Amino acid sequence: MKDTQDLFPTRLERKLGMFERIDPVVHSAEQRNSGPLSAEEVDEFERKGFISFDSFFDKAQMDDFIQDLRDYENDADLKLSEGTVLEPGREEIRSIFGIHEISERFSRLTRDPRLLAMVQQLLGSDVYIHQSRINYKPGFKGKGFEWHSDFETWHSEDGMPRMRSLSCSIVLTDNGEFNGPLMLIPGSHNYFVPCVGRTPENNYKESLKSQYIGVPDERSLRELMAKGDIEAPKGPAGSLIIFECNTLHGSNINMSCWPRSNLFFVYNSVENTLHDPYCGNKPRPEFLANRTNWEPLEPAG
Ligand code: 6CS
Ligand code: FE
Repeated sequence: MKDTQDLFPTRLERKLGMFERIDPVVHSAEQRNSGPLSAEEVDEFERKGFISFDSFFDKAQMDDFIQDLRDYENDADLKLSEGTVLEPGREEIRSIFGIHEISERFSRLTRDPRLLAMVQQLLGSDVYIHQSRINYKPGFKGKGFEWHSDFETWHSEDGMPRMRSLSCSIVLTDNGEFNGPLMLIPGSHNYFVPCVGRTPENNYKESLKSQYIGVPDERSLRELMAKGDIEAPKGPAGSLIIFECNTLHGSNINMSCWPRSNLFFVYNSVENTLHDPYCGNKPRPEFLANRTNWEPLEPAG
């Protein structure tokens, strides 16, 4: 019988203080040193809650993906689909969810042998895709993302029981200082910050455009920023940021003319499959939370 006890109460009617993490960051002693990540890289991920690699993929390898993004922008049906989120009050695409199910090219990339081996090394098990998305963040029009923990949402709204998941953000267009790079708070993954505010039904219809529910309080943010500062990994197309499911992150609006389009693959351990949403609402759509295909991913040939 699955243990469905809620160890991470959040979306409450009153403020509950943050508390220390109860799950390991790196999930297996045996696999910790058996994978492409060096001991120093594993230690850095464990300490900071993320690790980044400049030019993990060749810039040229990203060209086909960029062309896909351009094609999607001109695909009226795709823009109308529920998995496509537009910028608030605009016609520009903000995100496309479930991209690995739309495109074989993106699906293969989720099974890149080096990427998959690193993820398995950190999560200490076979893995499957919980969620995939492209965040377009177009020049001039791309809005930001409030500070948040993905796990806080995935636990509350998708029923993800424990912190045994991570995101691989693949940089499709150069992430520079001025086009709204991903910002992370080093060490924040070691604390769970319960959030105040009941989750409305169909919250995702709002939260994916602009998040109000599941945003940590400023006092907790201030404390964690004072401890760990803020880092914004930058790099050319093809760069990679791997961040733990509970690492606080966000990003600013894009005031530059250059898009900041990143791909996000969320890997979950096959030992951490979804329960009923802990917030008590009905489950979110499949394009946000995979509840039907938990088969372990095999490396692409
Ligand atoms: O609700 C979600 O699953 C999405 N929300 C945010 C702000 N980050 C993770 C994910 O894309
Ligand atoms: Fe997020």
